Order: sequence, then C-alpha cells, then structure tokens
Amino acid sequence: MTVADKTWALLNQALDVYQDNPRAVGWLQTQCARFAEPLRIAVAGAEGSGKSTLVSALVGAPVTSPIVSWPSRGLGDLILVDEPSQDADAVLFLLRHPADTVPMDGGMHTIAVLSHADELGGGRVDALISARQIARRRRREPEIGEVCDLIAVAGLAAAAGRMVDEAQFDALALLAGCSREDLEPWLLSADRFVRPECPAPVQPEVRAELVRRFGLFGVRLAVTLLRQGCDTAPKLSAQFQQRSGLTELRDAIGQCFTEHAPILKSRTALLALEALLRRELQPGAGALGVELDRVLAGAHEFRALRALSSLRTGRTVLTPELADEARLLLSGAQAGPDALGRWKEVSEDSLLSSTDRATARVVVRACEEGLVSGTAG
Ligand SMILES: Nc1nc2c(ncn2[C@@H]2O[C@H](COP(=O)(O)OP(=O)(O)O)[C@@H](O)[C@H]2O)c(=O)[nH]1
Ligand SMILES: [Mg+2]
Repeated sequence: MTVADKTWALLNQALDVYQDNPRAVGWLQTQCARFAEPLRIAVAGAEGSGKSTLVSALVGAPVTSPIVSWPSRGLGDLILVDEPSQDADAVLFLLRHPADTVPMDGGMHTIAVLSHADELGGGRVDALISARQIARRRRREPEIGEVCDLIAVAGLAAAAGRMVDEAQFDALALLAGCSREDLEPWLLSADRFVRPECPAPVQPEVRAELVRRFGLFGVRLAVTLLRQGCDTAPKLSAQFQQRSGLTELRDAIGQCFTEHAPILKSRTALLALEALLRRELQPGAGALGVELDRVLAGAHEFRALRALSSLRTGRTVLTPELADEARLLLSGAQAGPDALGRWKEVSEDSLLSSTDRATARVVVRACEEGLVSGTAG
C-alpha cells in the first residue's frame, strides 16, 4: 500500500469517526477534494522579493489573481498561489538577498529561489553565472534547511522574455543595430538609458517602457543576443528562459514536485488531519491518531523524498555511480541482484558522514521494498 492509499484510507476513517460533527466533516470533505486536485504550489517570500513577477514568468502571462491554475506542458496541471498559504503541497521560497535564510519548516517540499539574480552580478550580461555559483554553494548550508533545491532566477527578465511582443522585439533590434561604442555608455544605468540625449533610434518613452519591463539586465541581454543572431521574438524568448534560470527552475519543479505529487499531496492531507485531531476532540479519535502518527513517521516515501533532496543539493556526497543508483532506487526502480548487499555496506561505512549513511539506509529500505513487491508481483 502506498502512502497515498494509506492517506486516503485515513481520511475516510476520519469521516466515520467525526460523522456527528458537521464542522469536522466539512473540513474533511474539503481535504478529500483537495487530495484529488492538481498540486498546489505556494510562492512565498518577503514583500518585494519578486513573487508576483515570478508567477507571471512561470505562467507566461500577466497574472491578476493570487490563485492561478498553470497547465504546463511537461509539468502537467498545477496551481500557483501568490499569497500566504497554509495548505500548499509545495513551496517556492524566494530569497531577496543571497544571505537570506529559509524558514525552519522548509523541507523536501520546498525549492528555494535566489531571486533578483541579475542584481547579484551587477546586472552584467553574465550575472547569472555568479548567481548560480552562489546558489550551488549555499544549497548545502544548514541555514538553507533541507530544501530540495536552491536556484538562481532573474524573474523580471524571465517574465519580460516570455511575454516579449513584436513591438518590443523591433525596438530591441533597433538598439542592437547601434554600434557598441555608441550604445554601451548609455546602458550603464537605467537613468542614463532613458535620457533624451541617448543617440539610439528609439524614443525615450519606449526605452523607459523597455527598462521597466526587462530591467537593465534584460535590455543588455536582449541586445547581446540580438547581436549574436537571435533574429526572431520566439528565439529571443527561448534564450531568455534559459539565461534567466527559468528553465532550470521549471526542471526542478518537475523533478522535485510533479514527479512526486501523490507523496506531497499525502503529506498535506496527513498534516491537515493531524491539525483536526488536535483541534476537535472526539471519542474514538485516539486510534486514528496512533495510526496517523505511524504513517507520518514511518512512510518510506517521505524518507525517500528527503534522501533524494539531500542527493540533489549535495548534502549527501556519494560517488557518481552510487549517487545515480541511489536516485533510481529511491524513485522506485527495481533493485538489481547485488544492490541490497552493496547498500548495506555503504550504510555501515564508517568513513562516510552520518548524512551519507542515513541516505544509504533509506536506499537499503528501497531495495528491500523492491524485493518484496518484486516477489509479490
Ligand atoms: N532587477 C530585478 N527586479 C525584479 C526581479 N523580480 C522582481 N523585480 C522587481 O521587484 C519589485 C517587486 O517585485 P514583485 O514581483 O511585485 O514582488 P512581490 O512583492 O514579492 O510580489 C518589482 O518592482 C519588480 O519589477 C528580478 O529578478 N530582478
Ligand atoms: Mg506580489
């Protein structure tokens, strides 16, 4: 029985236990409905960290509502929530500054996003290279918690690049047509760029609109890409997604969230049930509580997800071959004949860190589960 099956059974058991309590039944019915809905991802972070901008970048359109459905090719149906949310299945947590930390409850259901990544590199065209280095280093730090990834994203450029229209493209192309010597001094700051004396053959109001939508980094990047031969709006848009970190973020959402949606949804439902048991005392709920604790603490799927996060961020360090095998086994692949013995050895290797050994123990468990289901099937 998977953790999702166990969760569904517990929700129904709770409906029985609370049948005389209409308030509790209403709450449980909401949880049951949520369980069947697409994965709900909250976009969280301080005011001004770039949440709304990132949501538009992901959806690829201006967003007016705090809750948007995001049917995404490759990622399936998702719901993005751009407001504080207790009941999300997963979280994108935006760090406005590189030294910011992730709240204590950030864990395997959280991807941290180093936002405003363009500013980390002073808005230079290669700003994302330094931002990515900071992200790679910080991924493993204890202050970042047990998140499943930390990714640098230049959200403003990502959003503008996804939504670039023909008029904007034409204006950017005119800028790119200027000689480097003529244009570069005016691209040193946003203030300079919009001055009437700037010799570029683009009206100051249009320049102001470009810098508002793309940021100075985005304008510089567009000019560079156009000069390199990126000659249509769709091509420019695709390059912007790559260079802004948006593609990397989408891949991480797919690998950390979408691929494990039933496990993340189970976690949300079990925590909601735990809150209900605490809030609404009810005869007969004791046994339910014991069973709930057992599932929450014991589910192999939760430990496997945590172990996958550790591997992804580099908190667990194994040889590349072992790391690849661990990823496959933790994602449910069938174990080969020698895998169990090999992973038992790794889990007892005193030269490895305790995190590495703990990961290996979860892989041992995955091998054992695989052997049991292999025999049963
Ligand atoms: N330079 C830069 N500015 C950004 C970026 N993302 C957002 N902003 C700007 O930061 C401000 C706050 O962004 P917003 O998305 O409204 O933040 P929210 O309060 O978290 O929703 C706006 O002026 C955005 O244009 C980014 O990646 N780079
Ligand atoms: Mg906002």
